[in-house]
Amino acid sequence: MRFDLFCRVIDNYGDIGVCWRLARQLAAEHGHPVRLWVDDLRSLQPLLPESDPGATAQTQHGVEIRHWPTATGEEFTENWSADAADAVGDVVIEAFACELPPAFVAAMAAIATQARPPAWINLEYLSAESWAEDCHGLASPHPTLPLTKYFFFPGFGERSGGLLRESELLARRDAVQTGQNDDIHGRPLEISLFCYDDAPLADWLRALAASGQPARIHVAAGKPQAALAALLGKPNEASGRWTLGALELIPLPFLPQTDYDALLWRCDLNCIRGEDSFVRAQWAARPLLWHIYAQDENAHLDKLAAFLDRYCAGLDTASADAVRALHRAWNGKALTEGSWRDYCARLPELRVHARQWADKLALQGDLASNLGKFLVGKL
Ligand code: TRH
Repeated sequence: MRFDLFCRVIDNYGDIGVCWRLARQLAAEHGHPVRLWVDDLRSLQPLLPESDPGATAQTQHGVEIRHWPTATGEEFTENWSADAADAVGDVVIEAFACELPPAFVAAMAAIATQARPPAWINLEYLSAESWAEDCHGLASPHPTLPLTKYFFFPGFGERSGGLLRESELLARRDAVQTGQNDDIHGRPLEISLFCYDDAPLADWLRALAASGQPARIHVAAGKPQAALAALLGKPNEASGRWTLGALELIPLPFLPQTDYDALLWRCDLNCIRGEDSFVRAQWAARPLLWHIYAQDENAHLDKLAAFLDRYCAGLDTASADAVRALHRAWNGKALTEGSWRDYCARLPELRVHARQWADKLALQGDLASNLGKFLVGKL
């Protein structure tokens, strides 16, 4: 199966983060030829430093990466039609409803009339809400062309498309975590911080300081670092360390994606955001604090609640309450010392729970394999 995967970067790194992981896994583990079309290659470069943001075509880790000049523009049509003869893949993935270039859709339709149509997949955003499972796999016939688009929803249950997980991921995690000191008492807490700039960081730092618990906070480059630097009146540079009582704040450079995964494996608590780091924190099997991407009409709060319902099932009441309260605070605009104290008091239980949660998720098929199964009979 040849894959064409289209990624339009809306903002931040989640769109490209997910697409790159999927493309790489389809090529490396499933042996499929993959072309990844990206409209903004500058967003890939921090995650994959060896990539060239200026190249119109390059191959990285077995994936052919193409620049998608504009979503619909002529430049794309010209570049693309130069090798259009056998261009359209057997599977065409439109990530996050990014809207394929009309010229490409026309070519898909032309192929459909001569032979069988390519399988057209819309890879959706991750949600734990039950409607997402209800919609997973639904077909949407094109109103005028002989093409059908299928909705593929990542998710947490057997009725969803699952989560991205490379075959070696958990073994690599375990190799790093084996021998780590699970006892969080009597040593600084290791915390990774990746959030949007409206997280209640001032309240959080105050709560951390008040708790007296020493902590080393690994601060991601970009918004988290800028927000903290502004708060502390420091120059926003990824150099040096900032100290605040028993807190050590360590600004990080933007890490390659694989190094970021490893950072999460080493921490006692991962503050993560968006979609992809959120999933990786679950595979890290450590307590997490999710800063969810804000949506219109607070739709993200339903999404957050749906996840917490699943995640907290099986937790004792006090731990579940602490998780919910801290998530409400982190995704609201204020955080109390009490919500942080209650959460920290539960960290040993939450550490055990995080491992159980990851083990449970690992029982279901990973997204790339599930996609392969889904495509059977559609080609
Ligand atoms: O960057 P994000 O906020 O992306 C968001 C979400 O995907 C959101 O759902 C979407 O609607 C919006 O973009 C447009 O957060 P996310 O999803 O966690 O993606 C971050 C990626 O960056 C992830 O692949 C991990 C990677 N990363 C690194 O590789 N190195 C780093 O140092 C850091 C901090 C992140």
